[in-house]
Amino acid sequence: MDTTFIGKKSAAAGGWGALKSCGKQLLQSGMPLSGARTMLKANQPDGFDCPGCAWGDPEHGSSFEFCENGVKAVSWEATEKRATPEFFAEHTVSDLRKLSDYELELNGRLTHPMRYDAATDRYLAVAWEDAFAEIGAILKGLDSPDRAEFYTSGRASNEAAYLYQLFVRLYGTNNFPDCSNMCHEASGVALRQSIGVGKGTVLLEDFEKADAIFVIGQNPGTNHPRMLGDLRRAALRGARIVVLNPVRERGLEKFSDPQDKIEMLRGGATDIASHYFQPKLGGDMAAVRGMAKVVFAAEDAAVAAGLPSILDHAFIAEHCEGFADYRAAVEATGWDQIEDQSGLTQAEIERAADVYMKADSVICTWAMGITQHLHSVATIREISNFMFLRGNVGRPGAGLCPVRGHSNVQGDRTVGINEKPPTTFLDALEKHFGFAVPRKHGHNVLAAIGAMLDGSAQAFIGLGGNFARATPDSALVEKALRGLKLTVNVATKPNHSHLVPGEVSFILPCLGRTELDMGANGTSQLVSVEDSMSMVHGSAGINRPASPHLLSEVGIIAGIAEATVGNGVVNWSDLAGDYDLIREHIEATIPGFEDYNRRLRKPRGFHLRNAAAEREWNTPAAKATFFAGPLPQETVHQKAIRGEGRYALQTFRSHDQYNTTVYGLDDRYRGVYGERQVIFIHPDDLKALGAEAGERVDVIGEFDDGVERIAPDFRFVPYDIPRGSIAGYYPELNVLVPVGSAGDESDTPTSKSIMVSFRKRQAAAA
Ligand SMILES: Nc1nc2c(c(=O)[nH]1)N[C@H]1C(S)=C(S)[C@@H](COP(=O)(O)OP(=O)(O)OC[C@H]3O[C@@H](n4cnc5c(=O)[nH]c(N)nc54)[C@H](O)[C@@H]3O)O[C@H]1N2
Ligand SMILES: Nc1nc2c(c(=O)[nH]1)N[C@H]1C(S)=C(S)[C@@H](COP(=O)(O)OP(=O)(O)OC[C@H]3O[C@@H](n4cnc5c(=O)[nH]c(N)nc54)[C@H](O)[C@@H]3O)O[C@H]1N2
Ligand SMILES: [Mo]
Repeated sequence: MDTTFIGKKSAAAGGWGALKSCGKQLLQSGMPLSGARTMLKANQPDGFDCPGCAWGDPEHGSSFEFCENGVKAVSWEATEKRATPEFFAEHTVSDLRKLSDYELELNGRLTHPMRYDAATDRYLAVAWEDAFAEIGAILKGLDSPDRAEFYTSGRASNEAAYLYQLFVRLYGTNNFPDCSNMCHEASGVALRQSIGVGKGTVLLEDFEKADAIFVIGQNPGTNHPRMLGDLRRAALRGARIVVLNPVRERGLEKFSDPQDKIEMLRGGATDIASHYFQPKLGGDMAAVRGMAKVVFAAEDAAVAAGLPSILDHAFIAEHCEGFADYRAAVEATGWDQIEDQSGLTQAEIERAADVYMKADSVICTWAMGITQHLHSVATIREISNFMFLRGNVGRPGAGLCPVRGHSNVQGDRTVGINEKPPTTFLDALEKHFGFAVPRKHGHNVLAAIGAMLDGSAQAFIGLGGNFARATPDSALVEKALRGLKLTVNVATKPNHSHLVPGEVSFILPCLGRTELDMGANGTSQLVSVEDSMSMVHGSAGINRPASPHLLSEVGIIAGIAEATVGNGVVNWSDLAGDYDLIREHIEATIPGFEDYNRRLRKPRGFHLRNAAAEREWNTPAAKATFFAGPLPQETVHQKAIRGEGRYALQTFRSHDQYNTTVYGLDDRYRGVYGERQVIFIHPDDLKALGAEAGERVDVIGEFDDGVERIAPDFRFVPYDIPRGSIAGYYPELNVLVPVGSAGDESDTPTSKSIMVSFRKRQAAAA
C-alpha cells in the first residue's frame, strides 16, 4: 500500500515550520520585496486589514503579529502571476474545468473583465461599459427582481456590501444568499434567542482576564493562528484551556511562538490545552448538558454542606428567564444518554465541569465544529445556558465568542447583507433614501440553489467567493448555474464558479485588500471591516494594483447599479469616487456608526456597542433566556453506528488552504503531504473494514433521497479520532453534502454531519 503521503506531524504549531512554510509560499508566489512590505503593514493603523481571518487585533498592535496563514493569504493576493486574456485564449473553459482548485488559482490574478463566448468555449476580454450595459439590460428584462440571486462572500468591505445591498433593494429583492448561511448562521440565530444579539460578547482584552477558556469545535492553529498567541499568553499566566474536538489538532496541543525568540531558539513550545476531550461528531450539546448536570449536583452538595453557592444566583434572578425549566430539563437527561451521544464518559465531563466551576471568569469560543451540524442552534443555546449558570456573560474576562471566518463576514451582516432584514433597518433605508424597499424575505444559500434548480431563478451575481465549490452537492449546483440566463462573478482569481457559465457570463476582476484604491480626488481610499469582537477599523491597500484594468468592488457595484437602476435615488459614481459619502449613508441608516468617518480614522477604529455585553437583553422577555429543550433524538454518529459500515463524516480545512482556495497540498500539522483526497479514520475502524492505511476507496453518500453521491478515489489515514467519526477535506468532499440536509432553524448545510460508507476501488482495467 502506498503510504508515502503520510508523514510526521509537526511537533508543535508555529515554530520554524511556520517560518519555512512562509518562505516557500513567498518564493512560489514570485512575490518581490514589496510583498514583504505589504505583509508588515497588515493590521496596522495605516495598513490594510489582513484578509486571512476575523480574529481581533491587539490594542498596542504597532508590530506585525506573525501569522503563517496571514502571510499565505496576503502573498496569494500579491502574487506576480497573471491570468490574462492570452491565458483565456489558450484554454477552453472545458479544458480549464479539468484543473483542480489548486491548479486553477495558481494562474494568478485576473487582469481584464471577461465575457464568455459560447461559440469558441472561451472567455474574451470585454470593455467595462459593455459588460455593465449588458448585465443591466438582462437584469431589467427579468420578469421579477426575485428571479436574480445576489451572493456575497465575507471579504467584501462594509462600503462595498452596503452599496451592494442598496443597489439590490432598489432593484427590488432581498435575495441575499451569503457565505455566512454556510458558516456562522446558527450562532446568529441562537445568540439572538438567548442574549438578544447575534454576535459574540467578548473583546480581545477579555482573553487577558479569563481564568478558563473553552475552545469548542474550532481549529485555530490553522484557521485563526493569531488566536493561538492569545491562548498561549493565557496558558502561560495559568488560565485553563479546555478543548472539545473529536480530532487531536496540533495547534491546540502545542504552540511555538515565532515572535518569542527564546522559545524559538530553544526549540521549545507552550502547551495550549490543559484538558483535551474528544467527543463524537455532533455530540457537543450532550457534553455541555452533562457539564451543567455536574454543576447542579455540585450546587446541591455545596448547599447541603453549608458552603458557598456554585451558581450565580444574583445573575440568574436579576437577568435570566427560564431557569427552573432548564434545571428540570437537565435533571431529566440521564447520564446514559449523555455518554452515548457525546462519546465522552461521565468522568471526563466531570473534569471539564470542574474547570468551569473553579474559574471566576470563563470565555467559550466556537466555530464550524459547532455550527455545521443538524442541531447547531440548540447546541449554541445550550452553551449560553451553561454560561449563564455562573453569570459568565457581560463581565470582564467572560463571555460568548463565536469566532468568525472571513475577515468581514460579520460587518457584511451589520450593514445589511441579510435575506431576512430587520424591519427597523428597512424602515430606516426607506426613510433616508425615499424609495419603497422590498419587504418580502429573500433567499439564503439553500433557497437560492432551490430556485436555480426549479428554474425560478435566472440570474446569479457573486460578489466574491466561489459559489459552485463552497456550496453542497457541487455537481447539482454546477448544473443549476449553467442553466441560468446570466452569471456574473466579481473575483480576484479564476475559480471553478467561473467555469460553469450561464447563457451570458462575465468575470469581473477587482482590486484586492492589499492594493491602492484611488478615489476621485486622486488619493487612496479607505474601506472598513468589523472583526469577531465587533471592532470596526479601517483598511487601506498599499500595493500597486495587479492590473491597470481593475476596478474596486465598490466601482464594479456602482457600474452595474447605474446600468440597472439609474441615478435617480443616488449618484453611483459619486459614491464610488468617495467612500466617505457611503459611510455617511451607513451612519444615517444603521445605529452604532455615529461619527463614522472620524472614528474610523482613529488607530484601532471603534467598537460597535453590544447590548448583551452590557447585560441589556433584547430578547422578547428582556432577559438572558435559558432554553430547556431536550437533547437531539439522535446525532449523525448515533445513526451511523446503527447502520452496518456507515460512518459520520465531517469536512474540514487543511493547513494549506483558504476555503476553496488551495495554497498547497500539505497539511503538516496532521502529517499529510502532497495529497488532499484523504479520509482520517480511527485505526480500529480501518481494521474492522478490513482495510489498510493508504488504501484507495470511493466514498459513498448515504442520504436517503435516492440521489447517488460518490467521491471517487480517496485514501485512508489512520488518525487519533473517535471510532465512527471520520474526517476529510472541503471542498473536494462537497459532492457528498446533500442540499436536502440542513441545520434546524439555521438552514446551514450540514457539512460536519454527513453519513457515508465506503466501496473498494476496482483495480483499474488493464
Ligand atoms: N488559513 C485559513 N484560515 C481560515 C479559513 C481557511 O480556510 N484557512 N477559513 C475561514 C473561515 S470562512 C472560517 S468559517 C473559519 C473556520 O474555522 P474552523 O471552524 O476552525 O474550521 P474547520 O477546518 O472547518 O474546523 C472545524 C474544527 O471543528 C472540529 N469539529 C468538527 N465537528 C465537530 C463536532 O461535532 N464537535 C466538536 N467539538 N468539534 C468538531 C474539527 O475537528 C475541526 O478541528 O476559518 C477562517 N480562517
Ligand atoms: N463541505 C464544506 N463546505 C463548506 C464549508 C465547510 O467547512 N465544509 N465551509 C463553509 C464556509 S464556513 C464558508 S465561509 C464558505 C466559503 O464560501 P466562499 O466565500 O464562497 O468561498 P471562498 O473560497 O472563500 O472564495 C474564494 C474566491 O474568492 C475570490 N476572492 C478572494 N479575495 C477576493 C476579494 O477581495 N474580492 C472578491 N470579489 N473576490 C475575492 C477569489 O476569486 C477566490 O477564488 O464555504 C462553506 N462551505
Ligand atoms: Mo466561514
